[in-house]
Formats: sequence, structure tokens, C-alpha cells
Amino acid sequence: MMLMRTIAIALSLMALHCSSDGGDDGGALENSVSLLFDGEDDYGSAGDIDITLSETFDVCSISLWFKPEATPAEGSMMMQFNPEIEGGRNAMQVSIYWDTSDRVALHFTPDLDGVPGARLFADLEDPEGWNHLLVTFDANASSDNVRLYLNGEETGSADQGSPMEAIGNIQFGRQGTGVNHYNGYLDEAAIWEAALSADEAVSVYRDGRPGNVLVDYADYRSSAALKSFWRMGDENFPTEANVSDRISGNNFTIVNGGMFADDTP
Ligand SMILES: [Ca+2]
Ligand SMILES: [Ca+2]
Repeated sequence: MMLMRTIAIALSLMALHCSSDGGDDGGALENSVSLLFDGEDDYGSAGDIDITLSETFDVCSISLWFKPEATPAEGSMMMQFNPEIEGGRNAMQVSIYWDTSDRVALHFTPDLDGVPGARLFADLEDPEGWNHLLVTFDANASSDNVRLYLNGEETGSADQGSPMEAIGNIQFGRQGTGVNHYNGYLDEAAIWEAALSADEAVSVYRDGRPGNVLVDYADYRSSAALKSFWRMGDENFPTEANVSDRISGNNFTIVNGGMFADDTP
């Protein structure tokens, strides 16, 4: 009798769970604001990469939601590792930018002056709306070490099996020390020290509604490997002109007037 009742309660809890927002995953996260960059001089400057990732990392994933405010100029930079090329011209760099007005690109290289690294592209069906990119990197895979996903679907992969040295810092909204400013919104940026799977890419995209990557849900199983999570104003330290990192404390400073906006995916 007790067993029957336990089963009945378990079944009713499952039914409740399945009827919640999103259908099956419980991964909902309230998301009220994103960060808008003016395309003139705004940018966000986070701390060193090695606050987020290991000094040498052989796996990582990067998640970023974005929506331009105006037709993006070619080269507009949304997010960059090592923007000032610290360590000289042979340094690592990761860049997520607009290649054309309807195509975004990833450049992921351990050696900017030497090997070409991985350069991948994603054509946008709706370049004016919110879109989601997920980059995954696994130096230990035999091939296709770097993969790019747009809205949960893989758009390309490349061989780049060299581990990455964490050199320099992480920057949002411009390239280098002051070119290719991005005019638009960024939201819910995340970095893991793990290479997320194709199934996880679908779950993180979550049909266009950012999920709560602080916990596992659906096919997403990498919450323990989440290293930085910038919500772009949600759950922010209230008195600072910055964006709080929920995990590692790699908070970033908003420079030259980026604004929190109530436009979110
Ligand atoms: Ca947000
Ligand atoms: Ca400004």
C-alpha cells in the first residue's frame, strides 16, 4: 500500500514537472535584462582568462546570446579572449564576431602568428533577432576539436588539437584596444571547462529560451564544469557599474556607457 502511494506521488510529481514551462526540463531561468553596446565606444572588460579557466586548458565551451541593434558592420566583435594579444604576436586568441551582416564567425587559435587555428562560420536565418552561439573545444579529440553551434545545430567543425594557454583577459563588444565596436545586445554568456556535447547544445539553446545552466536539466550535464556565467544585469551586484560573474568572480567592468536593456531572448 505504501509502495503504491509512493509511486502515485512520484507519478503526479512527474506530471507536474512535465507540464512546467519548456515542457520537460525544469531549466527555466528568469531573464529580465541584457547588455546593450552603442557601437561607438562601449565595451566590457573582464579579468584574466585564467580566473575563469586553467592556465593551460584543453577543453572549454563558450555560450553567447546576441541581437544586433543596427545592421552589423563587418568585423564587429562581440567577445574576444586576449584582445590585446598579450604575450606577443604568437599568442592565443579567441574571437566571436560578425563576418558579414548576416553571418557570424569564430576564430579559435593557439598561435595567432603561426598556425591558422579554427575559423568557423554560421549563417543567420534571422540576423535581426536573438540568436545563440555555442563553441566547444576538445584538444583530446582525434579530429573536429572545435565545433560551432547556431541555435542548437552544428554549423561546422575544424581540427585544432593544441591546448590553449590562458593569456590576457576576456573582453566584450569591441576588438583589441578600440576597433570594430559592436552595436547590439549580448546576454547570458557562459564559459565551461568542458566540451559540451551536441545534445547539450540543444538543451542549452532550449528552443530560444536561455536555460538555467547553474544546474543540470534535460540533456545538459555540465553544470559542475561551469566556470563563468555573466547574466548581463540579472542577479548583478547592485551598486557597481559592472556585470557579475556568478561562478568565478571574473566580473567585468562596463566602459563608456553600455546599458542594461529589457530586451532578452
Ligand atoms: Ca540576462
Ligand atoms: Ca558610449
